[in-house]
Amino acid sequence: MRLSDLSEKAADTLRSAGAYVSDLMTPTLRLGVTGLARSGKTVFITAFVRSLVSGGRLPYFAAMAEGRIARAYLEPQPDDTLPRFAYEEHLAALAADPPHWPHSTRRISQLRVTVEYSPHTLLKRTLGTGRLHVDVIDYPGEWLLDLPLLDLDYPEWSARALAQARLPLRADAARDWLSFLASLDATAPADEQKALVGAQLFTRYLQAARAPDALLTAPGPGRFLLPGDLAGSPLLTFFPLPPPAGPAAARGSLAAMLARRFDSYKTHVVQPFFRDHFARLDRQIVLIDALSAINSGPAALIDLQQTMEGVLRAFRPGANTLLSSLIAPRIDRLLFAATKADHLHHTSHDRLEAILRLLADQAIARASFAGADVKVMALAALRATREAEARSGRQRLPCIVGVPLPGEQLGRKSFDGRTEAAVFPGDLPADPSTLLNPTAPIATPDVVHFPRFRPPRVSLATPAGDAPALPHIRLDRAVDFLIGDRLA
Ligand SMILES: Nc1nc2c(ncn2[C@@H]2O[C@H](COP(=O)(O)OP(=O)(O)OP(=O)(O)O)[C@@H](O)[C@H]2O)c(=O)[nH]1
Ligand SMILES: [Mg+2]
Repeated sequence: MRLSDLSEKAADTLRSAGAYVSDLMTPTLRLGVTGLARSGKTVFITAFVRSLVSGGRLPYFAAMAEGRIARAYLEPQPDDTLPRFAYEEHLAALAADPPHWPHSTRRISQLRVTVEYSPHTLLKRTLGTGRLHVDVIDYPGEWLLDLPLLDLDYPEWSARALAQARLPLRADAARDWLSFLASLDATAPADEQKALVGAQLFTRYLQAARAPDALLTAPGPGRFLLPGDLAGSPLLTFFPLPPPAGPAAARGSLAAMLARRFDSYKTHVVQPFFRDHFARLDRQIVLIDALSAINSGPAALIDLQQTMEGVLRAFRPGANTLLSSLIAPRIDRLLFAATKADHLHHTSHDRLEAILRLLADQAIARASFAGADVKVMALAALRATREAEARSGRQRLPCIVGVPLPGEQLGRKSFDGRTEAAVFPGDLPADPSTLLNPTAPIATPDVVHFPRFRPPRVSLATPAGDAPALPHIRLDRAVDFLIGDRLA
């Protein structure tokens, strides 16, 4: 090798070291997208990324409206062990003819978007273009149900799980499993067959409990509903037990074995999931599908409220000090979003936000008290409807118009997936607390009602940069709140 080759090599190394250092110096914002199953995470992330990389008309996303975003692009994600978020696949689903929603998520994935922007201040501008990495994780919403387990031991979890199973709304689903428990002697010596049968019946109950409507909250543990790569693992061979009548479980008993497995599940499944993906978030958007729960009545809403409270207790919101931002950053901005707001006329959005405020009141109070910046918003990441007015006699009713998915029903009418329909979704109550009161006359399942609509068709033909913004409701405000200040 000649000297010039060597120096060329050294220059190369220096250049790539320079790129490496500049990459290390690029600040990263970890955005937590938190939501139960079907709450709208995948659609939100797809629309969020698209709004960054393709621009378009996003008047309330200041950095873009001011023309300061030079470009945004996808980069290899930082974590080699995680699959990449299938952004292109989800977009292709929306660009298909007819378009369809992305499938429900079955495994974890990650995406990094890098935004190059021109800073606001002259001083920063003279230092060059600003760069920001935004890292996002997508995961099956079912797994979120595991976060409350972090704080519970086996007897505490058992008591909660049994109380949930005994709720009238789960009576049918839980019958077989509860009668198995009634005949079980958990003080008897550990027996793998008994553990397997019990775990199978418990799993079947969990699945049946959510079967009538996958949009509703389900009791966990999350991997029992969606095992991912843990299917058939002994980590999933346990179930809750009623409190023992006598002294604590003896060594070698079935009860002791189940308690040990519960602890293993926490150690090997829940803790790594939390530590690797949620422990160091900078910003968080909490997606709540309040409308589906309202549709199903007060019991479902109360369940949603309690489940979300259990989940949100796991996070650390608050104002950052210089020290905390270096060692253990806190979530300093939290956005609570009522998703799928395009199912309502905009005149009802205030009321939807009031309902969300009530559903998440404890988490909002905790975060605000700790100094985090908190916002509540009714949002549609991808708007599937438009608004219209229908006349009924002399009355004008604010309606939404969209194409209901095939098989959807509205009264006696069912839809073929091609025909547009104008829907009057009903009025949300002015006082949201009536929705959580099972005895209030207004709290019936018909307060609002809406079918699921087809998504709008996304065009991929236009080159990035010229593409029109996808239709949405307040997505631009959400993006501005979540990352806007980091592009200043
Ligand atoms: N009209 C409308 N429907 C939406 C919107 N976002 C989500 N949906 C509906 O909600 C369903 C679930 O959305 P996803 O984004 O897949 O939900 P998810 O939280 O990723 O769900 P999991 O992957 O199961 O955890 C979609 O298939 C749509 O039917 C929206 O902005 N508008
Ligand atoms: Mg998903």
